[in-house]
Amino acid sequence: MTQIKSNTTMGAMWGEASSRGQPAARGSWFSRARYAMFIHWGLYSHLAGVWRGQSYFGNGEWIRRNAHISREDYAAIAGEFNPTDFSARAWTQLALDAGMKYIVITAKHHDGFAMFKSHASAFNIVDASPFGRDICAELAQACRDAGLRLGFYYSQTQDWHEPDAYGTDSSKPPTLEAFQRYLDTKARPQVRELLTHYGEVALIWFDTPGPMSREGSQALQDEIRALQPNCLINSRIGNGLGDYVTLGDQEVPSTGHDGLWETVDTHNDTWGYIAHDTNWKSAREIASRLVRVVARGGNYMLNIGPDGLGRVPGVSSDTLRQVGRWLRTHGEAIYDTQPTAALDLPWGDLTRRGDDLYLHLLEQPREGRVILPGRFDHVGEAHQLGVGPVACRVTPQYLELTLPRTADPAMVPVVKLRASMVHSAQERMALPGMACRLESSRAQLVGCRVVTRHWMEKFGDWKYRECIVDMAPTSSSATWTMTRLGEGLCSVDIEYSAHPDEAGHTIWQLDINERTTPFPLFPTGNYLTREYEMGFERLIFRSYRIGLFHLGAGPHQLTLTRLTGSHRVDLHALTLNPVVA
Ligand code: FHN
Repeated sequence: MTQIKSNTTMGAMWGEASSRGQPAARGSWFSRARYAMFIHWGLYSHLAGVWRGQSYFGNGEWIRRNAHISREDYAAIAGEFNPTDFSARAWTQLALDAGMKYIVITAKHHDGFAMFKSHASAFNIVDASPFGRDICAELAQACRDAGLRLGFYYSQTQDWHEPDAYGTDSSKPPTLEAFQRYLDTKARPQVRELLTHYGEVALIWFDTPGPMSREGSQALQDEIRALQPNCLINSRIGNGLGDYVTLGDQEVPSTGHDGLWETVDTHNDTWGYIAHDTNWKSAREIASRLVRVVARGGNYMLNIGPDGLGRVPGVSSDTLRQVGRWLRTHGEAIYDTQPTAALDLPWGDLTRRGDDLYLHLLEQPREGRVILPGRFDHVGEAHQLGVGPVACRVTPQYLELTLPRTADPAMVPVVKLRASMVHSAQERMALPGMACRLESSRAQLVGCRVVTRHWMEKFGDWKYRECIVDMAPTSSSATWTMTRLGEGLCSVDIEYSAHPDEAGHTIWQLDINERTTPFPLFPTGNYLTREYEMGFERLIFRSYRIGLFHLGAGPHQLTLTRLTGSHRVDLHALTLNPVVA
């Protein structure tokens, strides 16, 4: 499988550079499970994104840092934290209804507050809050009863409560001795507590390893292996250790990754509860993101952020249950499935289990028809899960499937097909009535490369685009080939981002077969942000219509070249959209 390209700075922050090609036996449950619940819950949930009348956006669990709350003021919140509506059973029931197979909860986030009884620090829910109950113990019991696995999130490097750890002011790092003292007196003892007081722990989920030394990460890993050899460790332990890779936050990759890996995702734009964040993903978007991750061989862990009383926001639980209902009829296409060879499919994605292929229709097919490119030597029965038989027509180049009409189409329709593919076509085949997206990662490149650009939209709210970069005038090119199964008029649109460091525009050229079309690209207005003491470039992408083209049936070749200018232009995709005259 193609390796995911990761930006080195983020690799250091998230420690995702590590990758194991050989998953150990302890990881076998993990790759079968595929779908999990992440829970961010702590003192920050009580603040709900507001401090002294001011609203904060993005990661709610960072409010102490973003609102510059003093150590004392923040510690005092523990005295008000009384989540009387917390019910571990209600959460495990939600996970079961949602079709999730394991749960990971923030045992201690960067704020340093432990959601369990700890002898290593009195800044914990049992000793410092009026609630006085051990959340981790109650959740561990409820998970055992429900047959769910439980893992603990533990922030090993950042602890804003401890002067010896990495704190709220990144310009004042602790000395090596101080940090070692924190590791020896709080982090390692607390990880030990988590592994000795709560039964079998499925995984320890570390975060932001940043400046952690190799010895520090290794000592944590050794400790975990000695106490619970079957406990998995994510790559954010740092320094290339751990059992599986956690990609960048909210990163749904366009290509797969070797070994075990996961995507962690927010439901809105925060992990910890923010009352005014209503930017929820719909059930269909979540199901699509789950499919895209699983089809590339990863696990998808979706976050919930309960409020300060322990209640899961209604939209969040309703949406999760909707996806859960879809999984009840479509789960066989998700759990315990494997990725297939990476095909370029304009309508969706494929998963596989034994001889069965599952076609996930992320785009509703026009006229109910779907094309699966490739040569097949045996095609058995096909049916749409939860609906009925699907008609199949086999040609030497592709399989054409015609879906049954249904009054109540599934959120993401799935066709199950028993078929053995002799030769999988890498070529894109498109029906003229459907939009056809030519991704940057699918182009043949000369003198340029593909990278994943990422930026924060709100604080900690990461967006990703794979882009073709470094295109030099006239010497570089990007070429896509595709076959259209019918003729028709379409617009060709380019999605791109252009740095504003040069006024005016650059000239580009699109060649479709023999026809040449020059076109201009204007700056999109990217800018540097210094919000929250962090400098990031916020990228802005726009779609520009190159023109309308009449494309006949048969093979087509589209080539992009740059004619002028040298400043940065990131090309994300070309899209062919059918035009009804
Ligand atoms: O800083 C944290 C953030 O608050 C959140 O916990 C996410 C979840 O992956 N991890 C860190 C940033 O990557």
